[in-house]
Amino acid sequence: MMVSDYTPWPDKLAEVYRAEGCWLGETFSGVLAERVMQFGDRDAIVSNTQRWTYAQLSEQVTRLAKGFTALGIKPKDRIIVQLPNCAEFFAVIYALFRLGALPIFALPPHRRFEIKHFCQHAEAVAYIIADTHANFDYRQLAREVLPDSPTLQHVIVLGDAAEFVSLHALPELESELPAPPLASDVAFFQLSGGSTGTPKLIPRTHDDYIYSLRGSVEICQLTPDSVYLSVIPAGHNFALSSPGSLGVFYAGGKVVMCAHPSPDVALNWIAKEGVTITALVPPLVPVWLDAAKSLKPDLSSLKVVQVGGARFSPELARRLTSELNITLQQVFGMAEGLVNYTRLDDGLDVTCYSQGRPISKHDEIRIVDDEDQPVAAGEVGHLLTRGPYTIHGYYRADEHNAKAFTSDGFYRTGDRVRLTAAGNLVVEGRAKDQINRGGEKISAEEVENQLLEHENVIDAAIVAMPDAYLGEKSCAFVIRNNDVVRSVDLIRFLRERGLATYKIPDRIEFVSQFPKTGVGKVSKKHLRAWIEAQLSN
Ligand code: OOB
Repeated sequence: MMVSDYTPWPDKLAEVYRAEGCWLGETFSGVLAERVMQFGDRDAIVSNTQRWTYAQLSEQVTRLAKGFTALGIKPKDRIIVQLPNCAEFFAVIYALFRLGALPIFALPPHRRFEIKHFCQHAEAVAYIIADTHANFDYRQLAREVLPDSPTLQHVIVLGDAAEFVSLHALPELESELPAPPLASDVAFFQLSGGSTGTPKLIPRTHDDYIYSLRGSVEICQLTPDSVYLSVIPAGHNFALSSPGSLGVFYAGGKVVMCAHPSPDVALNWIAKEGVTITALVPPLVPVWLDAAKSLKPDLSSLKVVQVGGARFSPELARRLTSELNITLQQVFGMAEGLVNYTRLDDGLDVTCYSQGRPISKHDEIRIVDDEDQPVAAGEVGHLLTRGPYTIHGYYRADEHNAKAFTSDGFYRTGDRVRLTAAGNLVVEGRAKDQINRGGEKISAEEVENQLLEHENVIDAAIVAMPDAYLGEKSCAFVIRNNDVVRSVDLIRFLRERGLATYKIPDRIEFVSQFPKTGVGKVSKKHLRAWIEAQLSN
């Protein structure tokens, strides 16, 4: 990777993080090899179709690492991985980790627009998919992406490969595997929720990510007896590392891969595999509570339920705690790094009413006003952060990096928070131009730009509107140049442009002009207030 592609930690900070024992020089494949020695015949992964011990996982990883190499995949190559929650997800990513090839964790709902962008922006050489999932044919998506993705050489398919390469029939390797990567190397890319025109890629190193895993394992008290149910998409930072599947592997525990988040499927796994911990986004909670009431599954093994990714109401937090008789852990994290947890021995006043505190004493937190000056204790302000697992720059995004980070390397999270007297963060809102649709992040600008491509759209502004189930949905205000074009036309247009479904506006309002701020910018505050008033009528 070119030096300018990636902003490493400044030497001074890197020295501190090494000297303080945050970065221990571990790599993902190194850690897996150790776990195979310690726990070889214990279960690592269970899915609908597979049950692999650590030794079997490691065999799969070696087989794939050889096959990928024989195909021509090399260290530092970028590879888009878009798989549903399945055991093979981990065989694939650990194989890429071993090679030092860099997965980009696309989410299952991403479509032509997003995948094409990742391919082009990162010059990806391979795209790894399942044949079909949730009634969608990813091979067809690959066919649509290929003509505009000149660097893409391999489409590798789990299941029926059609004209592509089958994950189960990779070529035989005649030569040796390349040398493994260094711990200080970038290991993969997370995706930013984003507030800009194009989704940004987040480079994470072995050193920094494994440090966040170690901290998470300790805070979540994982042991080799922990059983984690992976319900939300496995490549999302929450499910991957907070403590997520990779944290559970770090601890030598077992991961159960749930292919669908619906509670009838998920709740069955809990008794069947003795699940001890799982992670949910807020909209899943009421659905689980209702299902638990009617299906009466045996949940006696379940000790901890984590909730994060979006605002979680204190009322629901209390209900969850008492109705499932579990310990609630709120998780406020971001793919860029910083993760906050309420601790397992915190009282209900903390677990239900705050979003916890950082993993590490080396996480630096600043809460500031619009001029980057610290706010008074307990006041709401913008959250800035720097630390041993928070990036200093997005991949190939110099211009955006200049705005997203302070000159001394703090990441501007875009979240508005306050710090309680006991030292916990409470998320009060957001300054970034983003909609948080039940944990799925939508950049307003990205979708506005798409709408502007329509010949009858003069201008567009997208804001969040309240929703009882998802917390927020998206509402697009559109100025059009004739009144023939309708909402359905614009929605069809966005779909045909290949935008992920969750980004398609939930509602479109046509207006003749936008309310303006004092400096003449579109006042999204007024648009939000207007739609909120409409909804409460
Ligand atoms: C997680 O990561 P991302 O990258 O999808 O989204 C990060 C953003 C945060 O900046 C914040 O705006 C929002 O999602 N958020 C929350 C929250 N957790 C995340 N807002 C309110 N309350 C919470 N508990 O969403 C993520 C990554 C790792 C662990 C957990 C969540």
